[in-house]
Amino acid sequence: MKVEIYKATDQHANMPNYDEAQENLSWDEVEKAFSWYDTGKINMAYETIDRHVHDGYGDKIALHYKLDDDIQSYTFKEMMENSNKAANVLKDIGVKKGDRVFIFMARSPELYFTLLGALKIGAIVGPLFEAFMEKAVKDRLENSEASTIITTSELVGRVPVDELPDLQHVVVVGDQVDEDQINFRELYQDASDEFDIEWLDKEDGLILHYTSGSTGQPKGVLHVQEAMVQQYISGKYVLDLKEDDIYWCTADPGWVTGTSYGIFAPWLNRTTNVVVGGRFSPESWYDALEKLKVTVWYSAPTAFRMLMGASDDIIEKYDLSSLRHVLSVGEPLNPEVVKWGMDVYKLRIHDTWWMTETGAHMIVNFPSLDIKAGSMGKPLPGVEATIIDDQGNELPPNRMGNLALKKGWPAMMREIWKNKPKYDSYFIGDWYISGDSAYKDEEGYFWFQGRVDDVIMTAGERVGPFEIESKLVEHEAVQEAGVIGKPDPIRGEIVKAFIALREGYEPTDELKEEIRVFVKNGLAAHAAPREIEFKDSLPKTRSGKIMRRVLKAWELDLPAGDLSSMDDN
Ligand code: 6R9
Repeated sequence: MKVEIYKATDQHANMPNYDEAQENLSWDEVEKAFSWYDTGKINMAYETIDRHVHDGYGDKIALHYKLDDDIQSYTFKEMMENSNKAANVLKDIGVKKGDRVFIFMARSPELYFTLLGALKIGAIVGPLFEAFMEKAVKDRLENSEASTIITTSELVGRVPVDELPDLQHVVVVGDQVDEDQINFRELYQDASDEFDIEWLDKEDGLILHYTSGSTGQPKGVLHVQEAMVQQYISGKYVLDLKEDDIYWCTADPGWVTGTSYGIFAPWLNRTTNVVVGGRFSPESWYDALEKLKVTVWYSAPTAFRMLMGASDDIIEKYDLSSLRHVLSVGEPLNPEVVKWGMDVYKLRIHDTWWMTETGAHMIVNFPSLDIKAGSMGKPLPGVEATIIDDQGNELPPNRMGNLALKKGWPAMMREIWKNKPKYDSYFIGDWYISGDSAYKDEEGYFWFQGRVDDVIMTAGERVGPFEIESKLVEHEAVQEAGVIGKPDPIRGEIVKAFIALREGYEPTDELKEEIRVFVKNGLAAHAAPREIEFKDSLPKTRSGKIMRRVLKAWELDLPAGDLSSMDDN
């Protein structure tokens, strides 16, 4: 397959240099940026907010929150005071260090105040997507034995209080609050805006993100305070956050991207952070980029594909000239999307690869590197990545295998909540096994192939679904595609594609044949889907990943496993 290369240009000359960082970066040195270097103690909320006030940046804008035409802005000093108030409310009702405190609300300034306030007490925060229904909420609170949930009048009905014996405090943000619930706003009004932060060790708990596997219950991935070391440095190097940047990460805090890079990385770097409420539409997103003059923008392939599907007239209505750096995460970034980004934004979209479990960036298109469209880039300086076989042997370049990471990066999860065997199963010797298959080329660039269990074996050929999906979305009629291996008595598996069409295209047999031939001629005969099925939309997680296991379950008439992370909108 021909690889498009987008070279680093003069524009990137003053961005962080990969080779220098590779040579100079040591985690011990980065740690010196934080207070435990002097005091031996730490607290994420202090390092993200309060310290900037003490350093003389209290008047700098920390947060722009935009909902439709309304923009609310808060300085670092106001963030400090508001989170102090929230911390006082929580402490007064009895929340303690180490408690699991869940936050279940739509993006709003109060979400950020309460999250930071809980951290100031030393609680472990568990963010939930607002779209979760009762069972998803229950599973997570039950598993983690949460003491507290902070939610809204609209959502509190989905918290099955009677079935959660450990849950002591139901804190409701809103105007209609029942007697047996804690009325946040009422207590908040009178709360002091000063608070004595709970000083913690770097191994103390920070955040608990639940992620869904292909089977069984969602698992609680625990991160600790030390994660800040890597979140800070990747914010500085990979997001290239600088003094005057206005940064927007589009992810919800229910997804790890929305905390590591929607809260921690930008504020550790003292950056002005943008949060946009409400629903996605190309107009509302471009409006946010224009109005807030966003300079650094971090989003996901599914969003870029939707923007790509919108008509070109829309983008022409907006002034996006403030943008200088664009990044992507969550799913493979199709070369077609990178090409489109060059056309419409005149910028390279920098793909980044990492996982809930890794807590921060692991493989990235570092700003100063040439981009090979379709590649995830190279390991973050300080991180060692490789490809190994199932026995743990390292494989030479261009061989597909398990993407593995050498233990010991600061943002690594420390625990799967109450499930040691599960945690241990991630490792072979010193290698953390990601569950993704990939290969590395001669120049050290990594190429994603699929989740290990998604790789297709057809007539003895091993094909990664991503390559085929990327080809499919190059076809003008295709909005999105998900590809699976369907069992076949002769070929082992055949390639089957589920396709959502762009507006204006009819799902005909002729179109199926045209698409098949398009892949055959553009990629390889064995990669051309033998079966194509058109769907109105594809099943996706809330973070935008196409759920191939659901496609497979549809196909085979099997149970689809835990679906709490599925976006049902
Ligand atoms: C941050 C995040 C992790 C899984 C990961 C992989 C997929 C993430 C990717 C990517 C290809 C990228 N993934 N980034 N695949 N290219 N740049 O997404 O965490 O929700 O835990 O998902 O997402 O399969 O293993 P999480």
